[in-house]
Amino acid sequence: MEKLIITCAISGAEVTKEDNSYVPYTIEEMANEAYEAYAAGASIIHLHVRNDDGTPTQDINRFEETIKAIKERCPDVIIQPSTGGAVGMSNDERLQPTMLYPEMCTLDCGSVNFGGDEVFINSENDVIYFAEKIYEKGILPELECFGKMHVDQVLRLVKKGHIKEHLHFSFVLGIPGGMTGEERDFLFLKDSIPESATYSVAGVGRFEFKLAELSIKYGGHVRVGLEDNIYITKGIKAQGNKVLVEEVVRIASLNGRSIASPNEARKILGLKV
Ligand code: KMH
Ligand code: ZN
Repeated sequence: MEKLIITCAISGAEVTKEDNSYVPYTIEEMANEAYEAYAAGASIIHLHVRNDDGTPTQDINRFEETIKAIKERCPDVIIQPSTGGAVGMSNDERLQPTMLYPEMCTLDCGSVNFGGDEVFINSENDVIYFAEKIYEKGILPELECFGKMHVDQVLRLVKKGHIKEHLHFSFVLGIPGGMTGEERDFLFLKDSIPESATYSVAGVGRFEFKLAELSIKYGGHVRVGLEDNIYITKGIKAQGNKVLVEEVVRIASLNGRSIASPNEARKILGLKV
């Protein structure tokens, strides 16, 4: 089987230090969490940035400084800025990190409820607009799908020429209001994408390691991190992103999958090495 690409979503936009004190806010904290995740086996850092007080921002300067600080600690790691940002941000606000020409970034492929009154809006025309801005800069989008309808949206937009090969999906399962993360949900999604595509699975909360193991067994890739899950096991908070990545490495080893370095991940994803 292909080597395993581990993505670490170190911070997100929604979790706070009150949820888990290891959630990074400052540039130094971001660089430290990214480095520890990388040293533990992550080849991609999925990156949201924050102001020092923890409020989420898509400010291009904050992204630039954070990426610089991460690259000083782990020069070869793949940085994947979020273009999702936080609920309520405008499209152009969200797209700011693409102006830094990262190798990858996320492309959210449809709208989804985020629990309570929160709705993460990505209309069809929004997705087309984001895709245009991403592809014109030669960036590889990670196609974030919160359910089967988002996968179908991608396949329609591939037919229309808005989304292009290489298709790398990220199934984010277990958001309240999105698709759950049971085994059948995972199997349905992975069987719905073209053979030539690759995929990674991000299980939110209690689904994190269960889905990681399934993806490892079926030849997919894995995303973990405090953005998705703050616990290492039921009721026990993770002491940083590092331990979440270490747990995936342990599951991979039990299942005979070795871990991709950043350059091996680049080859798998069709990125320039
Ligand atoms: N924070 C969510 C509103 C992404 O990074 O592209 C969006 C999100 C998806 O996390
Ligand atoms: Zn994110």
